[in-house]
Amino acid sequence: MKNVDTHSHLTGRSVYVDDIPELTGTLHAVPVLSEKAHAKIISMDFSKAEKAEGVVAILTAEEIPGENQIGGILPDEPLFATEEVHYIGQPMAVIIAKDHFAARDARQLVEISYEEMEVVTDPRVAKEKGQLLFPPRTFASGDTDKGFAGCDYVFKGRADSGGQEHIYIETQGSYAIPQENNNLKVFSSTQGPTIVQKTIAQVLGLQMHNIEVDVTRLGGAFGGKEDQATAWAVMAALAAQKLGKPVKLILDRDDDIRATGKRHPYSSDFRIGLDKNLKIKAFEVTYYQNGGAAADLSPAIMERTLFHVTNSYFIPNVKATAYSCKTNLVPFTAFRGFGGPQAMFVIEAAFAHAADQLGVDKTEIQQRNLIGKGNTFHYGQVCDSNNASKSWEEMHRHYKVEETKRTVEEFNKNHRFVKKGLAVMPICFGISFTKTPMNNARALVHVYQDGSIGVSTGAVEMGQGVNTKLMQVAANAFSVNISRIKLETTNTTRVANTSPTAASSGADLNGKALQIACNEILDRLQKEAAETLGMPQEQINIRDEQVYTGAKPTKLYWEELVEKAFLNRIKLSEVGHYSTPVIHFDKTKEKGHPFTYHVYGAALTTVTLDCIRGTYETDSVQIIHDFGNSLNLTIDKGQVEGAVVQGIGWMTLEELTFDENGRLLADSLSKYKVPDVYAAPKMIETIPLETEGPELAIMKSKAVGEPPFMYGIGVYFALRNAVREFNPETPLGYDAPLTPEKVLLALYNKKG
Ligand code: LUZ
Ligand code: MOS
Repeated sequence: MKNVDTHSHLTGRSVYVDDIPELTGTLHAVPVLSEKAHAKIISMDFSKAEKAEGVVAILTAEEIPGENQIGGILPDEPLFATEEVHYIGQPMAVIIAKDHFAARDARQLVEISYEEMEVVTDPRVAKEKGQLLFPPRTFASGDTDKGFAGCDYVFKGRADSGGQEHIYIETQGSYAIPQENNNLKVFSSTQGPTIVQKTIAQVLGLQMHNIEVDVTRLGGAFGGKEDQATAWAVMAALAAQKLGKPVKLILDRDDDIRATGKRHPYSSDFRIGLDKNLKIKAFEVTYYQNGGAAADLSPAIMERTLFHVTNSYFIPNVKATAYSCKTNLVPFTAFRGFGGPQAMFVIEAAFAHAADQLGVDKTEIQQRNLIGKGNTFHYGQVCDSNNASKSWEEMHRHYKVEETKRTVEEFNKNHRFVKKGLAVMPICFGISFTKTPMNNARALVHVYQDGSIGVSTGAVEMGQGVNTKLMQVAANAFSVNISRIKLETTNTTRVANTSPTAASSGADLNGKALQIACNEILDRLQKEAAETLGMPQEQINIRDEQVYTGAKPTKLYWEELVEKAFLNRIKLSEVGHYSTPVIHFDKTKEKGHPFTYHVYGAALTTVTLDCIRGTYETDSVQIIHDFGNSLNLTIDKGQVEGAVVQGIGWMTLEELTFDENGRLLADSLSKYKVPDVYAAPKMIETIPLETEGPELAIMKSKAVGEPPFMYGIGVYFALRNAVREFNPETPLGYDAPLTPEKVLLALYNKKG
């Protein structure tokens, strides 16, 4: 089945926040953003701006009726700065005008004077100064001291990975409409309608029931709208409440890039110990997470980093410590993988470093240390499958890894100025929100008297195809044609207290809740059919819109059955509630069973490097991926392909450069390089790993959103290998992204 949105996307009829027809009198908001990364605010003078053509109002912290606080996990983030600013792009006020451009022009007239303070952008410097956003955490298993003592080789190193701008096609935006009795309806481009609802209530001094948040779909999010859609929705809501008019706030791209969080840059130190058989005996790592100026989702992201220390390997002695460092940069936030990729980059760097030092092939080390059934992850969960080695073996079989290695060697022997590089990247990603209480969802199902079905859930469609999958779940549960199902908008008055659509878990959690609701209604319909046909209910089943008794078709069809049930006053609506069983985690011990299951896979990557120009192409990324029993392979393969390209961007192209004053230099699409068609692999192949699929995944179909992002890490190491083919003496460390500039320098720099 195709993605249900395909047609409206292609014809331009899909509705995003900025496409909602505007009500008469709608006003437009533009935020006033800090120009300094760290400063005392001496004065804010709005007198000229207020008089500008079209300006209706300028709202600051003083106009907030509730709390000036939007921090999601920790209360450390004001909606509007009052005494100090902590990063460039921090909101200080919002200008409301008759149209967007009037508001934007008026912004030029705002006069703010600052007294500048010391700016810190480097997480290690922040750590030295004791500037942490919250206390560090350590995850450990076994005894690393003993582990290292028993090693034949021990190596140390450092690995750095950069941030990443989400570049969702639809920028952040919201449209708030006052309703009677001080209520508000807010359209928001958010992954977390409930977070938006709750935060608006808090800032406006209202109750959650006063706020209705509605989401049709997002033009991409990638984590960037899990927490950071909120501020803009709150500003629009505040203005709408103050002025009694509908207010729209859509960020321009340049404001969006400057003022919203990105993937966290990390700097890390590692120590790895191996025995003669290349078995890893011990691994120690310290992560310095660049958190930016406020906590945002950093505590959860740091936690996911600590869960992904060992990627898909089993290491008996592990000690991992993470610091979330407070810097004068925009608060970094969720981005596909959520701290997992940063950890997985470090362990892969450690393996590469050990392989270089020992003069062995890195893939040997990888292969000998894959995690298997019965091994315990360092956080206490027992690995329940051999999918890591199965994917590895299938990759070797399907894609002929050994043969490819020889072809690459042969090529490199015969070419002096063009080199190929090869790398293999296995992945293992834990599925569930690491915060156990978040793993729940609800679905509201109405079967209408004409037999059509309306479905509301907490899942937000953001291009990932969750609506299509949910329609499949409902159609499958009732055994009706998919055209009977309508997926409603995500709305906080229909489905309440939702977790954000994040952690790759949207289809799993909401799909399970939906199944529960559908099955309740189905049971009532079967009872109705049993009575109509005078048969016991056990014999009734509905298949393809027809009632069967046992294997025998009857003359009773879906529409008639629903009509009968309706006339007999049977309840044709239901709310399903799902909370994931099994999972738990004890933070005092940093042990438990946090993940419902893990997703595995392995990718073989080859690149070709032009050693004169430092330019490169990814020839191929060939993947064996653990989809479980995929619900929709077209959508799932699309997720894999998109993730791979986004991973390549993070690892090789996208460079968030900040100057010493905390200013983002690459602050527009002409300066920030996102992967384009040339950066995409010439070939991506994805073959599903043949597995059963776990019961706890929706219809045994595993979560797919984030895990394949990490295949992109393979491209980094393939490229690094190509550089070393040309210049074995290169001083190239592990500092992603490996941009063309860095590659060119690495091709010609020598050690020392
Ligand atoms: N969001 C979140 C996430 O709040 N918790 C998580 O564990 C998570 N994991 C991945 C992506 N978003
Ligand atoms: Mo996310 S990184 O919002 O799943």
